Amino acid sequence: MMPATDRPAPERGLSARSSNLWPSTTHYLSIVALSLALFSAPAGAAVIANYDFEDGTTQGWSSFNTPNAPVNSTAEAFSGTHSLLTETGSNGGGGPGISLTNLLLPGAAYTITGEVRLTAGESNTAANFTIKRSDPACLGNTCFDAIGGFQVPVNADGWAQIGGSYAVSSTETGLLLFAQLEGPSAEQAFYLDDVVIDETSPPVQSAVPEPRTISLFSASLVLLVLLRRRFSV
Ligand SMILES: [Ca+2]
Repeated sequence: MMPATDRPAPERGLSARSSNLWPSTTHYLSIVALSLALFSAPAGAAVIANYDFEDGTTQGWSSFNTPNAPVNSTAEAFSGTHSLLTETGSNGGGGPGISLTNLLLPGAAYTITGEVRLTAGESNTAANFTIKRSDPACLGNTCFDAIGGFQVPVNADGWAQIGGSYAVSSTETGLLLFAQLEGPSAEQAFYLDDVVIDETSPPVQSAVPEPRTISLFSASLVLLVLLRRRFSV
């Protein structure tokens, strides 16, 4: 049996006041600040859409000024085994399009990129991503916003990435993204694959704190007061 004198001292409960164990006000404020930071920090950049066409469908893409709707294809693919194939109009215009109205947020910023390749035998040309924007701030309530380079060289021998960064107007009421060739004056066909939309910046916040932030701050202050009372008794 262990001698009584060698027994470890019983652990002291919270009622044992040791100034070294007392969390200071600075500690409380640090906890409050950390809590607020954790709950109110905006989410980082995140992929919000990725169209790879691997499910065999057009994944919501349809015709933008082309006589025929785009189709899923396995003839070429940037990723996997599928891509989207579109024939332009007889004047070389038009391409695959998709509405982003309910996906992109006014005042937020994104990167929108995609991979383009011409069908075999087509002459080298250029391509881009453009957004048709409905917006009362635009002349005639419609603007056409090029995403990244307007004339990105494309050919039938490999894939070229089109697109770039895009800051959404805070007054827009509709967004339609489409890919198009820039140069041909006759019908031409091209593949599109791996369209990725990444949110890089959330909508601009007003200077007025959100109700949730105010509630968290208030709750933290109440907690601080209660703890101070608890340790002051
Ligand atoms: Ca693919």
